[in-house]
Formats: sequence, structure tokens, C-alpha cells
Amino acid sequence: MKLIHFSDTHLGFNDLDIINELGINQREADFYDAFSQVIEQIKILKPDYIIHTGDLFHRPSPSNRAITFALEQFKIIEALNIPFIMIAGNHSTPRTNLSSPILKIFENFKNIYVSYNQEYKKIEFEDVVFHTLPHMHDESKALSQIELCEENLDNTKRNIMMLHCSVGAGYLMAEFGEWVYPHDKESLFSQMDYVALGHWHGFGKVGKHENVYYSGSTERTSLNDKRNSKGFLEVALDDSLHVNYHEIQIRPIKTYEINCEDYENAVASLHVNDTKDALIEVKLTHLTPLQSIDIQTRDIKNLFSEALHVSIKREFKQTSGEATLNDIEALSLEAYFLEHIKEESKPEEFDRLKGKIQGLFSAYEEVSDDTL
Ligand SMILES: [Mn+2]
Repeated sequence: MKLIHFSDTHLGFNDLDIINELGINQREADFYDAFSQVIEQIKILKPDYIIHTGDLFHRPSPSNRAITFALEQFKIIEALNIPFIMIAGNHSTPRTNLSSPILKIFENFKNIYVSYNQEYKKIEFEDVVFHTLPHMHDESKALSQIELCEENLDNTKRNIMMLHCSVGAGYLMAEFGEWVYPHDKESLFSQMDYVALGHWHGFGKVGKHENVYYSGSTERTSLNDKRNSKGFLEVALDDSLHVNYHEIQIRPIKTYEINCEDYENAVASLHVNDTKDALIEVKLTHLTPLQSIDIQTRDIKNLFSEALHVSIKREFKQTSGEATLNDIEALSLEAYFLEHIKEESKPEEFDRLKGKIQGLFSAYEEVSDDTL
């Protein structure tokens, strides 16, 4: 028996305010592209079942474009005549009953089976039972649902468990309302042929359990996710379990550090090749306040002219001996800042920077003065 396991596709996610030639947010388009790649691979690999372990959409109420895209893709999946089992993740679970669960839109597809009501659901076929546990808000209810799962084990068939949660505290995503699977119920995993997990965005087997896997997400929902490999799992369940990770093509992310104690040399020795269409993060370290004025964001961005996006983090050098700025009655941030620069720099340098600072502050005021 062959399964394709994928997860955390976060359709509708967007970021960075970059619009592509079709008028779509580029990062949003990247997520659609990643999803399509998995579907293309499914057509080739022809599994017996397809499973998705949650966070199909990024939001409980996705945009029209995200819903339209999903319906187009599920029409393709439907035509393959392969059962597709999907559970809700925390991102697709509404927090109140005022909103209807989005996964309900797939109820009328013949080959698509959805589990989303914060309840255990047994989805049964001739040779296999899928024990689905979608995202749960309420931990005591979750426990009763896990017990239902235990009672429904079927020794005459394969048993596959599907969950969207953190197993232990090690796989938390630092999001609101995450579900942590109870440690004393992990023993249930060994009674399953395979445990498919969603929520954690990296691929991996979970600790000591030989049959428990996160497939990871198909794209990165944060620039803090520096993984350059995303994909899906091909799971073979014959005499033994074989899990094969397939990588898809995603936009690369690269990080650079420029040590400003030796700025010129640090810039000269940067390896900026292979940055075409990439997401770039540059960390300026050991900055002094004066350098921070001189080193313009534009200059750094120009070093990576072919990149899709460059984000810059500025880390200041720790200084001892705080100045006497507390004594100054600053009339404005500009005056306060100018006074600080005056203390920190030589007179001729101060004259040069003064104009620049005033220019920056006036530009800021033009932008922020939208109250009129
Ligand atoms: Mn997720």
C-alpha cells in the first residue's frame, strides 16, 4: 500500500508586498506553485491514498482566490480516483461557532474525506482505517477523542492515525491555540502502522517513535523558517514501513552577515552569486549609530540586485557609559537624536550628518502626516 502524505500548505498566505506579473502577491503565488508541484507528483506516483494533515488554508476564512485555487486543484485530485483524506489544522479551525468550518466545502466530493469538527472520525476502507484527529481547542475533549481512537483500532486492517498537533513540547510553532498531544497517550502510536502528523513545518521522524512522521509544510510561512528543503512523503506500507521524502522546488532563502567593524572588507568578500529570485536576509552587526546613518538600506539592497526581496537587520554594538542625554529636555525626537549625534561625533562630522538627519526626519514627517 502506498500513501502520499503532505501537510501545512497554507493556501492564501501572503507576504512582502511584492506583486507578480499576473497581479498576484508573489509569495501567495509561491504557495500555489508548491501545492501544484505536489499534485503533479501524485499523478506520477499514483498512490493508493492521499493524506493531508492540516492547515490546507492559512486562515479559517480564506480569500476568494485561495478557495478558487483549492477547488480547481481538488477537481484534479477528484479525477484521479484516489481517496484523499484531510484533517483540519489550527489555521483552518474557526474559534467560534459563528463561523462555519471551511473544509465543509469539500463534503460533496466523491473521493474526498474531511475531518474538521474537533472530533475523532474513523474513515474506513477495505484494507485500511484512517483514525483522524483534527485540531482540538479543548484538551479534555481531546483526551476523550483519543480514547475513542483507541477503542476503534481494527486488527484486521491497516491502521493509520492522522493528527495536527505538537507531539510533546518540542514541535510547537509559537502560535495561538496549539494542541499538544498528551505524552501518556503516545503509547497508542506503536499500535498504528503509520502516524501522519501536521503542524510542525519541517520534515522529520518524531524522536523514539519509528512510525511517526511530520511531512513538514510545502512553503515557509515566515522568513524565520530558514529551511531550504520542503516536500512531501511517499509512504510504503508493505512488510515494513518505508518513508521516502520527496523534495519540491521552492524559492531559496539565504542569510548574510556584514560585520560593520570592518564594513568595506565585509562587503567586498560577500558571495552574492546564486541569489537570483531568492529571499535574502542581511544582518549588519557591530554597528555604531553613526554607521547606521551612513549605511543606507538601498546600498545593501543593491548588492543583491537579482534577489526577490532583501530584509536587513541592524544589530548595534554594545556601548558602555551611557551619555548625559537624560539631562536634555528634548523638544522632539529629532532634537534628541541630533544632540546624541553631536556628543558622539567630531564637529566637522556632525555638520555633515546634521543635514542628512534633518532630511530623514522631514521625509518621515511627510509620510506620517496623513491626519490632515
Ligand atoms: Mn501550519
